[in-house]
Amino acid sequence: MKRTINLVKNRSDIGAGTRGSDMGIDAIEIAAINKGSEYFNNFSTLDVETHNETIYNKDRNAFAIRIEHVLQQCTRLADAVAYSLSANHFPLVFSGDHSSALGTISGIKTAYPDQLLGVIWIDAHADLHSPYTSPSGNIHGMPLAAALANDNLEAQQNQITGDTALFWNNLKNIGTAQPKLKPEHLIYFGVRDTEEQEDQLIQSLGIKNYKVEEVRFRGLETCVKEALEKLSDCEMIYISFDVDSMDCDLISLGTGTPVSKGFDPQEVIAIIQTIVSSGKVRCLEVVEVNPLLDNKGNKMAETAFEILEKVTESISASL
Ligand SMILES: [Mn+2]
Repeated sequence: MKRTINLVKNRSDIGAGTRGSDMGIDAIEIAAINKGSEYFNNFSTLDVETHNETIYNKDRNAFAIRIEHVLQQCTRLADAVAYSLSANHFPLVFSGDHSSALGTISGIKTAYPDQLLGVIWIDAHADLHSPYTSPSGNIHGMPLAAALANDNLEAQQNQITGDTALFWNNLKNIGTAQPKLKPEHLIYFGVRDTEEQEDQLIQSLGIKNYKVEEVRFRGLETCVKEALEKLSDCEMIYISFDVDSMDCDLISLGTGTPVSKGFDPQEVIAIIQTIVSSGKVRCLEVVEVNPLLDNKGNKMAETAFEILEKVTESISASL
């Protein structure tokens, strides 16, 4: 039976430092409606329960803010993604802040525990912090450290409480055993805004980062084909697309941590389409659209929607 696309909507922003990315999904839907598109009518939908009101709670985990609630949200998303996959769907996940990616990865590994997972991470940020290294304590900067189960204690700066350590360990164990991902199976596109602790880890683990300049200098197709070659052992691939991978001067400031000198939308489309053409992609996620921060109307969501329309066609053709 042919797989079908299933839109998983996870309207949560509790892993971010700035509020509003939970509204990114609605902003993308409004972009579709204003364009006269039936996109959101064309696919089945799975809504993930959220608890964004927990931002009002007092927080005792200074170096991993709202970690108990992020754990619960990632667990809910993991359940939704695993359910979607087991029902023979291709989950196309719309999330708020990027802490969600740990839930998505956990869901994929729950559905296919014996298959090797490759991750294509299109983002300005490495998201490799742990509570032991994070300068901000915002968990949307930590999902890959949790997936890799790497605390980066060599670069430890924070003394965390026993509670935080316990929740952090539980995050790493959602659904299946840790680690869910090997460093050689993680590939970055567009990472250009990192902290020293992350740089050290990228270096020591040998994680490949296709920077914007490299993609333009060597050629996009050459780089993406090389990335697929690096993932040749992996039976399945997850693509995580943070809209801040794009150039904020070109698009808009409608994302939590905008960064200049990123990709343009056509480059993002081409990267995703080429990865999809491998036939291994099981899940795509789009994150961090924040309409409250947009300085150009609803430009970031409109741009994200244009990209989604194009890559959804490619995904449909690949199923
Ligand atoms: Mn980012």
